[in-house]
Amino acid sequence: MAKYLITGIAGFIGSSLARAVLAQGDQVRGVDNLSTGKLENLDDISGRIDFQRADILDLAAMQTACRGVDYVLHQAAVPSVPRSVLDPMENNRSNLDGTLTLLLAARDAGVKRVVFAASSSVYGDTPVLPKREDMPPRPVSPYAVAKLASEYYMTSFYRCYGLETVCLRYFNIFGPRQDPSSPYSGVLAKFITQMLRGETPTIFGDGKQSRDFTYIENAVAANLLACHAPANLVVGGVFNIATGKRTDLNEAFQILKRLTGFSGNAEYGPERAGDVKHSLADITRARECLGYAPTVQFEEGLRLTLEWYRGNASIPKASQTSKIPEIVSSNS
Ligand code: UD2
Repeated sequence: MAKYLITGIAGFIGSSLARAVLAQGDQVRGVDNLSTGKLENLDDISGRIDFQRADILDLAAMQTACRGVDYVLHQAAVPSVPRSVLDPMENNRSNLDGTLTLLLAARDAGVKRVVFAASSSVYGDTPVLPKREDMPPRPVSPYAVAKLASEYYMTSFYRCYGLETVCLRYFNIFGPRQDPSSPYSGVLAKFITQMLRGETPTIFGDGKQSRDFTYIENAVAANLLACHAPANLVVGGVFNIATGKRTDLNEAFQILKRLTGFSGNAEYGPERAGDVKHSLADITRARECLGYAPTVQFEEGLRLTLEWYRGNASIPKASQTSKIPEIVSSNS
């Protein structure tokens, strides 16, 4: 039985990973400082995991957490482009210093492999689609910079200390339990909960921006594959985790109208600073090296997500803030 440490376990991705690791019969330890994660995401599994409330920046706590661990799935982050634009120092601490702290602890504890939640945002405004891992990154937001620098630390720890690392560049992951309640929440979680309540969503910009929206189950599968894929194919590497298809926000809104029965129109607001226009992945490398293949496509993922929010007695209220004035793009 292997032991996994999941950082950010109380978040939407971390808690989904915890369920999957338990389901394959392995042990789960998790750390979270509960700044954005929620204990209720762990309600149904709380008796089966070793949960430690701790901050990723606390080296002693990370050393304790890494003791006896085989695999680390590092998800802890402040996951928001606009929040990083507003507070780049906080972003740097959580999303970069946090990664370095964890890597030091994992190295010293002799962890077998660390898998990192990297981000499609590192491609930034590179004009070429689809995005391939061998393209030079062009990060726009501080969030993307911290995610990219974290990738470099991951690879550096492999090359300098022999710690096995794998970076998974997530492309806009969505699904059940994603928190819609902050102005920085992922767009689909916000739109779904707003539309289920009959509230009008706001599209920032013209709605033609597109994303390779990826259902959570695909990201979970990628993490489990990354722990066991042959070292010669994956360690020190970065991999796009996505579906290989993109949808623009206007289309996503229309699909959600159909699925939710919402009859209104979206409002349009100013474009968001730091935003990337188009995002679409080439997933060839992940297919070849990890054996990854997306099993749930966009619309099916939306249905499953909607089902979850509908079945959830109290649909969390989406943030009603339609724009974040301090950080709205100056050229919008
Ligand atoms: C970025 C990364 C993603 C992940 C995420 C973590 C890219 C392409 N993707 O997601 O992989 O790391 O950061 O947070 O960089 N929007 C609206 N109305 C709203 C909310 C958002 O129109 O109420 C727009 C927003 O301006 C953007 C799109 O929806 O154009 C997606 O925004 P998001 O915050 O869901 O995710 P994004 O792309 O910043």
